[in-house]
Amino acid sequence: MKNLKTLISILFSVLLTTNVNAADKWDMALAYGASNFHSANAAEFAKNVTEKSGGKLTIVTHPGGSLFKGGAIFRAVRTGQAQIGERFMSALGKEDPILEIDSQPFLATTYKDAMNLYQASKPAIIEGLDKKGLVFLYAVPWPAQGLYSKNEINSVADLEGLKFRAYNSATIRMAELTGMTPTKIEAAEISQAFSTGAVESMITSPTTGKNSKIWENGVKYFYDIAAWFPKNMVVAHRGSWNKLDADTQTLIMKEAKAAEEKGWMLSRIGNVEDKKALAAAGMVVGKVNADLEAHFQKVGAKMAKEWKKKAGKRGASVLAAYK
Ligand code: PCA
Repeated sequence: MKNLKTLISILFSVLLTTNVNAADKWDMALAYGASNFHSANAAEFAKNVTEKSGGKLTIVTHPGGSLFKGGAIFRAVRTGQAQIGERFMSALGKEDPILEIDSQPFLATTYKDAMNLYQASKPAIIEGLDKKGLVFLYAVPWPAQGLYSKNEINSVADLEGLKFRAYNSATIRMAELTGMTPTKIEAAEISQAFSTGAVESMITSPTTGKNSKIWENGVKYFYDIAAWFPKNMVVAHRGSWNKLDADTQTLIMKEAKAAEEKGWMLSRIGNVEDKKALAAAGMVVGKVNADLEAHFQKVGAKMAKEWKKKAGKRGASVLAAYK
């Protein structure tokens, strides 16, 4: 009788532990280097979730494209090859034009406006991702985008024919409309593209210029046009998400919110400090002249029209919510 009781209690505890979802492990794919603020922030998010989940979920980060390269991360998470990952949102305009709203020139040129635009577009973003089997977790902007060039740019004519590194459809279009020749290149390949002479200009953040030590590849000028604040977003595979218990899901959402707040703060800091770093490395950091500014504004207005057409009713309602 005693043995039977022991046996029953052992069986019972085995049943209990197998019932409490065996510990999960998520791989988090990150495109940018470990020291980039987006990656560092994601690592902190992963650590917090892991520590607070009581052993139920471990999130392991893979920075620098070591698990999947930037261009492959969205698909990898969608198909569950990675359970979670971070991707540059506006490179996904072909998936959903709403995802590239934050790269429309001059639509949001301050952090305050960027936040308002984010809030206005968030419901549509979440809905679009949900339809693709993805759970949206958080989004963080890069510092304001500026123009880098090997040579000084003083007029619209100086842009003509420049070999330009693009990172999404919006920068490709911007290059076309300003007479430059665009090639799409992921951030990880920037140094190589400049050093081999494949490109000689680009628009990106002071952070990415600093991270790729762009001054070492003959890039001398940074023009702070601050025309948009594009975001990275972190998404999870819905199938993996559904396997978690409610407490773990709540924990992830809570930590995602904290990571988002911290990320926006880090971005604001980088927006100031990383420009200083470019100058300290010997680059000429300044503004474009009034003629060029007006030219970019004109190009931006044309692009806004094109985007509205592409984004249809959903785009229109996001813009209405923003304004
Ligand atoms: N850096 C990334 C995206 C925007 C940014 O500031 C890049 O250049 O690819």
